[in-house]
Amino acid sequence: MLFDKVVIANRGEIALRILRACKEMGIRTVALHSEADRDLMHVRLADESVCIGNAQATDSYLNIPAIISAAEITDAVAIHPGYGFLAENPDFAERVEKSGFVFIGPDADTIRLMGNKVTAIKSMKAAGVPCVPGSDGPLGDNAATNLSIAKRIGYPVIIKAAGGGGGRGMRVIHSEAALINGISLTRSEAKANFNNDMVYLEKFLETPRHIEIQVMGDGKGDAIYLGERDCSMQRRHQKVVEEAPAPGITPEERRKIGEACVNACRKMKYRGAGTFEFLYEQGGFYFIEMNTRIQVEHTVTEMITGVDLIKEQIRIAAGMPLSYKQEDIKITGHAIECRINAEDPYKFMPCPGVISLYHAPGGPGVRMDSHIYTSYTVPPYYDSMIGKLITYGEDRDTAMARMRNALDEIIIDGLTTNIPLLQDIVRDGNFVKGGVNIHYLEKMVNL
Ligand code: MV4
Repeated sequence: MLFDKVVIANRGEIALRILRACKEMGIRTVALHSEADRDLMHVRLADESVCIGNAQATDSYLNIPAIISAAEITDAVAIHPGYGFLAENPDFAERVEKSGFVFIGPDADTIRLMGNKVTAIKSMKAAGVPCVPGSDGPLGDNAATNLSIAKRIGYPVIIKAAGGGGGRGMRVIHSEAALINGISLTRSEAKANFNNDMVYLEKFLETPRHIEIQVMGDGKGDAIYLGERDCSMQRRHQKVVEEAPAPGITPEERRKIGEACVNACRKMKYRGAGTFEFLYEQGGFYFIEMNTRIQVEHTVTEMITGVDLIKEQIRIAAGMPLSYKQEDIKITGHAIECRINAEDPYKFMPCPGVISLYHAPGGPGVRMDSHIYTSYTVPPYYDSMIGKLITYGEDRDTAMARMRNALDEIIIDGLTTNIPLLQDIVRDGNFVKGGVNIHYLEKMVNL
């Protein structure tokens, strides 16, 4: 009924997380890895492994023909892309399916629709998801028209590239005088970076929180939401700490926004795990983007719902119905995730190297998702995240106390990590109070 063999087309902690889910489900695994990643934990634990290319990601984890060939020679049935790399590349999803394998994720057309932020917003608006007031479509080249759109919305406005997302290709405009030049600059950068010069305009929200809704769809019109996550503690568009539920969000607000997201999923027959990103300001949710992959911070949702999101992704890809009805999803307790990076805690420069000693934290409500071990070398070629420390408690204070303890217990020697910054954050008065906005951490580290 389920897959016989799954290819894990990723590395690090998420590759290990996918491997664990497959093993639990009795699915055989193929670990794909680069030359630099022979010693990864999941490569040791997988049933089979294939080296797909050089250390540089473009030669390996982004090398579509090498990945498809590896799936062919190992007789695999499905491919899990994890996050990052090819996870939201519609051409990859298409080539996986055309080669006769199952892509564990949405279909290529859905990835493409959400990858273009203009078409994503258009679909969401049509489905009744609240969006930021904006141009409701691409900006044309008529200066007078653009000036009048911005005037209607009111300054400040933000110009965004339709092909951007995750903080790439945006420009804030504070006055009419700067609009026309700002549009042409954003347009030419978009053309150069995304090979797509489509840009759009939104009201710029000055002090929002970043709150996102987790959904799962069966690809046939059934869908559920699994509550929200607060990801406001970020710097330079890199999330540092995430939590679920979001402090201060009422059950009524959660139900209303969750139902809007589910409605959109049902309408587009969304398949697999997805995340609706919102800005939350003055009690209102404003959709900005949808991510069509499993996210790093899926873990906090798992802790408060008891749902294994990776297993659910695999079941859905195999054509099975959702394991849960909406009324089965109960939010219990609170979870916090700290991303542990091999980087300078205040300058945020990557610090790869050898882990001379690793000691994992433990105790009730402590989860460590990491591929590291004593003597493991963190290579310089990839993202610096080396693990995620997640704590759970019956309430936020308990989860927070457990996170403080766990961060004090963990030992990662031999290289520089951001653990000192995380220790500061979980003792910060405003974070402990809850509800800080997206600019908080940058202000905090610049003190
Ligand atoms: C915005 C915004 C304010 N107003 N849109 C940045 C990443 C991308 N996902 C969208 N982003 C933003 N869009 C409007 N209309 C502020 C940001 C933003 C941001 C959003 C989420 C998390 C962190 C952020 C950091 C800076 C800016």
